[in-house]
Amino acid sequence: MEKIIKIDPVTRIEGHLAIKVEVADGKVYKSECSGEMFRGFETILRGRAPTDAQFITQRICGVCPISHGTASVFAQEKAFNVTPPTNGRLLRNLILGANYIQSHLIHFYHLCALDFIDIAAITAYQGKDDDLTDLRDWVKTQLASKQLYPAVPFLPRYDAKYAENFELNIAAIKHYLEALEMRRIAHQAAALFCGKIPHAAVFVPGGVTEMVTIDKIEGYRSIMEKLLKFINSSYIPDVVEVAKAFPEYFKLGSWKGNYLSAGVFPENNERTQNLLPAGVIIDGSLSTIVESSFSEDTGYSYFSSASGLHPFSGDTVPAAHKNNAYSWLKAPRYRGKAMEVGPLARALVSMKDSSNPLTVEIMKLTSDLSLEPSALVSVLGRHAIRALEARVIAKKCLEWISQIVPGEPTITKFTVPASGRGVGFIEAPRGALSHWIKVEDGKIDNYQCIVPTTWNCSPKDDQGIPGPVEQALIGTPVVDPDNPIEAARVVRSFDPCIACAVH
Ligand code: NFE
Repeated sequence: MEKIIKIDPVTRIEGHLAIKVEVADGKVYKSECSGEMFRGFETILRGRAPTDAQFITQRICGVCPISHGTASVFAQEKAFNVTPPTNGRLLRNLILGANYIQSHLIHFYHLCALDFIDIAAITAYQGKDDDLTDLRDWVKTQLASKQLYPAVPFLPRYDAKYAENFELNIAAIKHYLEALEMRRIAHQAAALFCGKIPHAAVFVPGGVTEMVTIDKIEGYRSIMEKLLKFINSSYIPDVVEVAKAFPEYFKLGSWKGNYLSAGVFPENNERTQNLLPAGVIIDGSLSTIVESSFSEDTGYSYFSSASGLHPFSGDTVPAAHKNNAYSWLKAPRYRGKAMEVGPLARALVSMKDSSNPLTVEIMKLTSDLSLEPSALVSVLGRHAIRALEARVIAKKCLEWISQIVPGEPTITKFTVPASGRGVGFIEAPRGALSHWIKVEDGKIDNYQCIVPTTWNCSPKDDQGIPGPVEQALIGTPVVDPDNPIEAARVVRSFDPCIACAVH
């Protein structure tokens, strides 16, 4: 029997996403991913002072503003021919590192955990933990009254199989609450060096307008140690337990993918070395990124702009009533191919180097779980890599904080040339992010962003080739069409942010 299922909106993600899947014989055979709003940052930026861009583009998102601000100053640094001093580079890494950790925590605990963890288990909880007792009584009332308000994060939910391990359920619910506090202190750590979160005030081409003091260094170190402890004692063990409870999700959510990592956390001021390296994997082979290989199709997107343009000549003209269009996302392509970006892409590129710290973590985890590394190309693989990445980044932040030298400069002076252009590549938590700036007469002539979720949730390109999430959904079993949790789990494993994607 064939059936069309619409999940609209997909909840517990950022922004407005609709998924349509067509199911036959209990499996998805076709899918469409639609971003459902227009924003227009690229249009807003035209004609403005280039050095406004890092402040305006941070407003694209409250979850990953640091990545947008950093991509913007990277693009300007290319256009203005300036590099930051070591303190400036380290401060950027430290601010971004704290933002990455809070982003991975929100994704696992507050957006995805309830796809797997049974919140109803709390009704049997007999402990004396105040937070959990309150939550138990609240859930009991909600279940009894059947007044299940959609605005509440826990209920209603799909009627499906959740984890049966009582200890896992209670531990994860407890950590769900603790992760709220961990995210708060992660923001606090970043704000020590960037004034405020979200939408940091310190980013400029050439570095960071923050003087470093010993008390801020020690404040940051102490918070990062707490975050590392939580990652070690809760985040990674919880992901491992979920993996043990749902091993079938090491087989779901994969596609015959191509992968792009833009590289992140530079280890030198010229950004030729990154903690998580840059690279492109097409048909299994690794190559370096070539700027001329980027383009964006608009055939199925609500834009009248020409299709297939390179981002330096990209255009963003909305066309809300365009025939055949089904998404406000453009369809980014690299050498004409759909690319998955995000933790899996970063891991696959990193794994070409056996000494990379993420590779070392991955090899240990897969060996502990008796898995082939290829099992990571899956729903659970994406979750596991994020957790391991959080540990790698926290440990590195503790090294970088020791390398900061108080009193040394954090910024290199520069002048804005009358004309120039540059691209800023960075890995945001959700994947490869690039900002492309063209300056004429000292003003922004064109500004285009190619954003992680635009890659992952892209609609079909002009050749009719679906985007990565659309392809990853194919073959997903849907046991009960009224409760398509399997499809939701696949989509959420990509951590979509549609606010970013439509920018
Ligand atoms: Ni709005 Fe973002 C990240 C960026 S996603 S969260 O990570 O850039 O597309």
